[in-house]
Amino acid sequence: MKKTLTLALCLILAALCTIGTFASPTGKDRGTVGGTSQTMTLDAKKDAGYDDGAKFDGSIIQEKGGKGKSTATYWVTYTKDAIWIYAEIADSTLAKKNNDEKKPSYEVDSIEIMLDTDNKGENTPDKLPLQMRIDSYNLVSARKGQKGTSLYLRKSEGGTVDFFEAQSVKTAAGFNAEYKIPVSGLAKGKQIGFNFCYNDWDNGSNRETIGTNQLATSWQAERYEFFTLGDIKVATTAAATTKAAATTAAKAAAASAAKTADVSVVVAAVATIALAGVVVCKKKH
Ligand SMILES: [Ca+2]
Ligand SMILES: [Ca+2]
Repeated sequence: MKKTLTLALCLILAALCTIGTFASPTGKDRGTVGGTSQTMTLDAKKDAGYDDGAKFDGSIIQEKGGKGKSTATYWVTYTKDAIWIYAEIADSTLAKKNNDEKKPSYEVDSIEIMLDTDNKGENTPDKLPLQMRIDSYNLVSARKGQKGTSLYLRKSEGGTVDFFEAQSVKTAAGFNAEYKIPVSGLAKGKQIGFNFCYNDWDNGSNRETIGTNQLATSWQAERYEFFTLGDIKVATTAAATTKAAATTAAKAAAASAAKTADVSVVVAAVATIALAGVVVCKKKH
């Protein structure tokens, strides 16, 4: 009886430990995002540093009955002081532009990057989650914390969007965009809750939202998935190549200098001999 009771207690303890180990503040773990030590530039072009990070499919259909005409792909990496995100959108109908820039611009073809930088899965007024939108016409709008008093912030009406920068550029397929989002405390092991959405509007009225997450929409931080920051990768290949090139160049320069020196000696010697010859000749005359 005692043994049975002990066994039961052990099983209960084991179950509690298991729950504690696997509980996570938000949804699915989407793996590691490596950092980069390469130079990153905010220009809506994909830097080599993104290959040190991770790639996410942003074409999971979130709208009921969506047909998935557009596609979205995201690359994410980080430097010591910012998260960088690059997006490629394929959308054949970039027809609608926001007529009034003072109105929320989700009713246009636009990307929405949502981050919960402490991954607590909570809506904190005026803080988290961060909602950062850019459309194909390079118009930025944003807000912090769905349940707070924060409003959409738009550069066009003098609003200050001071917690990120973004750029977009149209392409033959649709448009590309890039985000630089300064975040403090970025280091290996930090978890970031995220949800990336694309609002695909057709004919000015029908929206089809696609994203990285089937469950979450924009402000629902409690339903975000998360990634974990990995090591900041050192650009060893590039550094080694540069060092090897420098060594080769130095060796070549040294060999050239030695060769030049040899020639100089020979030239000097010939000149000395020739001069001596002239002197000899002169003497003969
Ligand atoms: Ca770039
Ligand atoms: Ca569209």
